[in-house]
Amino acid sequence: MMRPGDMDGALAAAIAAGDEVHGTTSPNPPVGAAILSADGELVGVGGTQPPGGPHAEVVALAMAGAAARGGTAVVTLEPCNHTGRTGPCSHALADAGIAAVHYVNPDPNPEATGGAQYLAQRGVEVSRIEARTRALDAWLGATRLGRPHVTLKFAQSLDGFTAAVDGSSQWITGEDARADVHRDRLTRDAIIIGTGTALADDPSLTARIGVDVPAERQPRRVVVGSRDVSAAAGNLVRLGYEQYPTLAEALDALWETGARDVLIEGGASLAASAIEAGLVDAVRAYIAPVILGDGRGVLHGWSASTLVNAPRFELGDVTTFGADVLLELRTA
Ligand code: AOF
Ligand code: ZN
Repeated sequence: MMRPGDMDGALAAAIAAGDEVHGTTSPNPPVGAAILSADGELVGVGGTQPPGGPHAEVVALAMAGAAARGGTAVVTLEPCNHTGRTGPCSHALADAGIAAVHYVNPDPNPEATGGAQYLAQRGVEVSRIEARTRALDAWLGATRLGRPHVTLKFAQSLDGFTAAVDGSSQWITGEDARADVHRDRLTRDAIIIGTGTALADDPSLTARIGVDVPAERQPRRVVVGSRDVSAAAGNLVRLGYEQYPTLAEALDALWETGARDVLIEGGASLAASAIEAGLVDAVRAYIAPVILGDGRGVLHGWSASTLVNAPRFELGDVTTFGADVLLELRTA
């Protein structure tokens, strides 16, 4: 017998499984799935495997084995109904004898959608459920836009500066916020900077977890601009980077090669051109409790001429890291 809390547990497990694979699945979405047996036991959990590998439902079904018969599947995305690199999950669920499927987001990919309808035709009880599935945000946005979903990240003083008048910027935010930046990089397909930042900072743009341990999987490092950075950017040369003359060209090339979720990390000129071109879908603003009075702004080279023309964002999550605050925003 299913108990009232079983569905909540399965949904939480499915969302966690999607979070777990976030950053490893592009161009596919990081989906999570969980299977409850007929008597409400959590018998299978899985996340989408890297492209070409099994989808989340298939991983969860394999774990559940015979216990899936008569059971319930909870999935963060509508099960696919097509044969792409792998077979249709809708068929796999029905063939395994699953009696009910609850999914959070419909699949916006016209080639893959239709799983809900197929399952209903096979006599499976199908319903949509409400839940926050953060790991799918960028993929859903990118699929709708037909280009990579772009997040602009910056760290600023309370009064909106990223560096003091003398250029000093290390470290505006504290250690916990910086650790979060590294954790966040792991979920991205590419990190983009301008040539100015490449030349001035020679950043490594790696995702380090804990005490400077290089993560096994690293996002692609991308430099935008036409200046030659190879002489000054030793870290990037050592680790490998791609360069494109403009942001639009970078996004085209990234989309074509499978990137769906990209992060712009500066500098101010690139941030300005991204805003000006309407290419910023989300903002990740770390705000430190420090006042600089003057210095370098977050953007350089563009300004809203008047308040009514200023791009506005919708507030999402607000998180504190030590003394700093992270605002996550998206285009309204
Ligand atoms: C699911 N479960 O875990 C994922 C789905 O080329 P393929 O065969 O890997 O299919 C990719 C498409 O399948 C992708 O664009 C998206 O619409 C869907 N992804 N569907 O049922 C999953 N990752
Ligand atoms: Zn599938």
